[in-house]
Amino acid sequence: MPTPNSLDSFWMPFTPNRAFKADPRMVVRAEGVHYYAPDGRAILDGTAGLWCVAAGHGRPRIVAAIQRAAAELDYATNFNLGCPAAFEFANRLADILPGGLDRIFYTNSGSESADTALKIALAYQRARGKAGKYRLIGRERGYHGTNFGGISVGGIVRNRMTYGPMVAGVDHLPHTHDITRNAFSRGEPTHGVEFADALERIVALHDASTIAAVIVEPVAGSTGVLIPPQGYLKRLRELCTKHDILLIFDEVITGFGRLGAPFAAQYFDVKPDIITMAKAITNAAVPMGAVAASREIYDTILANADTPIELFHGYTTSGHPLACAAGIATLDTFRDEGLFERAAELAPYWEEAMHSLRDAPHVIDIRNLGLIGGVELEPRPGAPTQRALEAFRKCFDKGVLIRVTGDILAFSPPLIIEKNQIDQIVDTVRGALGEIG
Ligand code: PXG
Repeated sequence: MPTPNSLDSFWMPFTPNRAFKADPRMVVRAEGVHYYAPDGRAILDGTAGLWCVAAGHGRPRIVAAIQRAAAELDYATNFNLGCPAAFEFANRLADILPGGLDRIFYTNSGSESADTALKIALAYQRARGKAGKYRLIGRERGYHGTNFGGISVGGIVRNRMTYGPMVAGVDHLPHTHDITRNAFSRGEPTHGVEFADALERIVALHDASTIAAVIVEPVAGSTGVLIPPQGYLKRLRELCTKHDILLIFDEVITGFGRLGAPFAAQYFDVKPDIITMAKAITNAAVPMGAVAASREIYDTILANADTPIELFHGYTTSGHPLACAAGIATLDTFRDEGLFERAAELAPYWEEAMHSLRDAPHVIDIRNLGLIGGVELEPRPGAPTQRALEAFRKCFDKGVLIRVTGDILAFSPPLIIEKNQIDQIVDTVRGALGEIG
């Protein structure tokens, strides 16, 4: 029998289990922009959890809402029964989504949101008599979670190569990373709108009559912060409209103020047909995700159903009362503290801070948008990812939590971060990079 505090039984996600368990890093408490280690040491959270604790940790209003909800209605199914919080929260989400994207399907994670969005796209095409439109188009380096739909349209090789043929009928757009032309761009890079035109070639290959939807992250996060080139998302929208293909924005990272607007769709002024979300939807205090579909999609699926249930999809905990209560309190917090506006106001300071690392050792590119930053390091010859991992460990020891993916350092602080804390992140990273070879 393992002892209760043995590290053996927990198979940790996306973690080198052997290395971690040999040298664990633990946190036991969090408040505001800080985690606290067992010895009481404060660690500045430069990543807002995993891009999800947008309002900062341990917000009393969210905690209280969850406590109240748990005591009042711990669980109710939303299959053929309803709980008021689920309807209220959907209305509140509709208020901040782009106009007309106001039909909300609840999930429990970003991965489930991605798969739900793909299934809604297929159901819509079938409902309008175009069942032949079944292909799903993702993008190289895309991340849409870890379920089979998401990894099929996703483009990160290690997340895909082990898992067999996955979903059939998928193709991929090229990624938009072009360091030779765009290195050290501030905000949206100048070059690369033409990467969107690859959709024309995919249409020429498969014919639009076989394509249901295109799914992209407006800003690619997990793969290491790829900012869309100027005009790219608008061009993608135009091409999808031209060829009668649905456009899905995976806003799991970009939703809820990360770019200084409620969603990237508003930031870029590009309206997709479906938006996926998760993470900051509840400030990550309770697991939850959601998919917003256009009214046209919802109405078409409902109007053409040949059985009373219109969409055969859902989860036991879709619209869980605790998650809905946390979500409502989270939206109240965002609104009352003006956090989306705050992110927009801080963005220029953030950009300067990120780009001040340009002359730090090993740095070959810096990217930023809203309160997102990416610093790409030159891989150590023969040992890719090692340099970034060492930087991560050094930063943690110096009291700052960052993310690494490949040889890229990724930053996404809580939207409540102060300027001196941004300085602390940058100074710590500079110090760490100076100490590694
Ligand atoms: N879509 C996108 C765009 C994401 O970024 C998911 C879907 C999946 O969400 P769930 O809730 O199923 O994990 C994500 C998740 C990182 C990192 O360090 C990013 C994610 C997850 C873990 C780490 O960049 N994004």
